[in-house]
Amino acid sequence: MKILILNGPNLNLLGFREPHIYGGATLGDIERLVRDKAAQLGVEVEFRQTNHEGDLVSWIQDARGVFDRILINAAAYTHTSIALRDAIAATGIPTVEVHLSNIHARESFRHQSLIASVCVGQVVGFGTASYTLGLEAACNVNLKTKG
Ligand code: CA2
Repeated sequence: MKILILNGPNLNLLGFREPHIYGGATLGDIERLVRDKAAQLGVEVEFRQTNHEGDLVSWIQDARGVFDRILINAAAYTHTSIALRDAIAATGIPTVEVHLSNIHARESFRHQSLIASVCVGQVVGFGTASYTLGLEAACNVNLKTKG
């Protein structure tokens, strides 16, 4: 099984700024954690980050026929991007949404996720463990997402 792991804007700053909100781990640390978990689960992962919405849309479109699952932390685009929502719906690949922080316990503008309804589920608030828990969930899910 091949799983595409996508990270949105500013996540490249993790560990260097605002550790009181997001913890001290860098994105490189998260990638290592995820690779260790993937090895345990016997799955292949590709790990990417971009600050550009269009990159995420193109990567999701291009994942069709290549990847079996997508795990995504869309960062701020979670709350703003209909384009991302439409790309996830169109690709039909079961997609798991993850966030380091509990977006529902933060500012009201973070409570809404525009991608949640086209994802099979959401893992939020567990710090770096959101990624490893999300990876396990992605491996176990056999559901198709709704459009
Ligand atoms: O909790 C999460 O994982 C978020 O996706 C993180 C996003 C935020 O916009 C979402 O509402 C929740 C922010 C990622 C940027 O992280 C920074 C790290 C260091 C310094 C500044 C931002």
